[in-house]
Amino acid sequence: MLSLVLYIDMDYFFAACEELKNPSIKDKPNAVSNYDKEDRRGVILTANYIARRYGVKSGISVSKALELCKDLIVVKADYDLYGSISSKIFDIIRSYGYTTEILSIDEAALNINVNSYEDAYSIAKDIKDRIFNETGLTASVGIAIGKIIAKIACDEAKPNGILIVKQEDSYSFIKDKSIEKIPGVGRRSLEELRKLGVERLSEINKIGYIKLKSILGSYADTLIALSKGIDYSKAEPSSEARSISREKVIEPTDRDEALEKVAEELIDELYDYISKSSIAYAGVGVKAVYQDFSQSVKSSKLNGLHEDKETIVETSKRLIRQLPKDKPIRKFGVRVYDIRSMKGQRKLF
Ligand code: TTP
Ligand code: MG
Ligand code: MG
Repeated sequence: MLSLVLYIDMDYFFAACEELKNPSIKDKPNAVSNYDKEDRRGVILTANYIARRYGVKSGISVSKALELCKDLIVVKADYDLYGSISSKIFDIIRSYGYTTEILSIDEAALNINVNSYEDAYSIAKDIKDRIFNETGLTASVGIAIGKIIAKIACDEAKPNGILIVKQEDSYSFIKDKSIEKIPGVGRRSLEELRKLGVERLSEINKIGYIKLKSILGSYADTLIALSKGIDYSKAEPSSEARSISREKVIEPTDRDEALEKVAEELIDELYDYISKSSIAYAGVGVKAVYQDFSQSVKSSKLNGLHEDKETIVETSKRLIRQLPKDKPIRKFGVRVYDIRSMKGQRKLF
């Protein structure tokens, strides 16, 4: 039995959705921006593969993109459309019944147990075909022993491909990868590693452990293992445990203080509700959604049940500091979990 991770990511997702809406742009270079084409604040969110040949890609300004490709069609983002197509895709993916982790608006990881790599391939092909038949969109799939290698394989399979990295090939596949290609290494860590002469994954072993830890935090251990071809990461479904949360879309920021202010606002609302409903909690969590729709969640299991507001405030402040902030956060949330109704219970204090 092989325990593998199947990683699936849609091809040029926003732009592909726009091509469904307006097929006449399909054979032309096109891109999606957060603002209208004429708006100077516009940034390219993604581009179809024809536009990518000109160098048009996520993150560059619309004016730069038009310099690279003067016939570029720029469409303003239609998030409702992407959200509804994304839900349809995740429904298809979940219908297979594997443990599934949704990682962003267009990607998911599945833990699959199979007898052979041929079987893994068949599952990937089947999911891809169903998504295509039901939405008209193509996806790429990577399959490997762990989530990180599977994601990299998925990137390399693009567009519309399937790449399987067998267990015995994990090391040779991963060791010379540019650190830029490793998911989870933020912009700042990347810069620091480069300054120390690290370009490829296996080169991180040149740096002392303490130094590496100071740059990457707990991710250092994961990367050291990865550089040896070991990847234990699996799909982790978001816990179904009972919780109450409040979240809101914010002015994009990477500053702790700004997030703390938002947290206080959300906690006011949240606490108002739980105190009125006599709810106690045993855990506090925060969630950040970044501009590329990827998410990061930090949570802290408390010592026993709590009913006060201060614990939520203090714990979320601590968790905010732990959130990766290598890209701006556009949505922020606070939750309490492992909750219990205290209604009808004798108050001890
Ligand atoms: P990605 O999966 O990173 O990119 P993609 O689907 O456009 O292209 P690829 O074929 O290489 O997977 O991101 C999914 C969507 O998220 C993308 O279509 C647009 C959006 N996005 C942003 O809004 N900002 C960003 O910086 C990035 C990278 C993506
Ligand atoms: Mg994608
Ligand atoms: Mg993606």
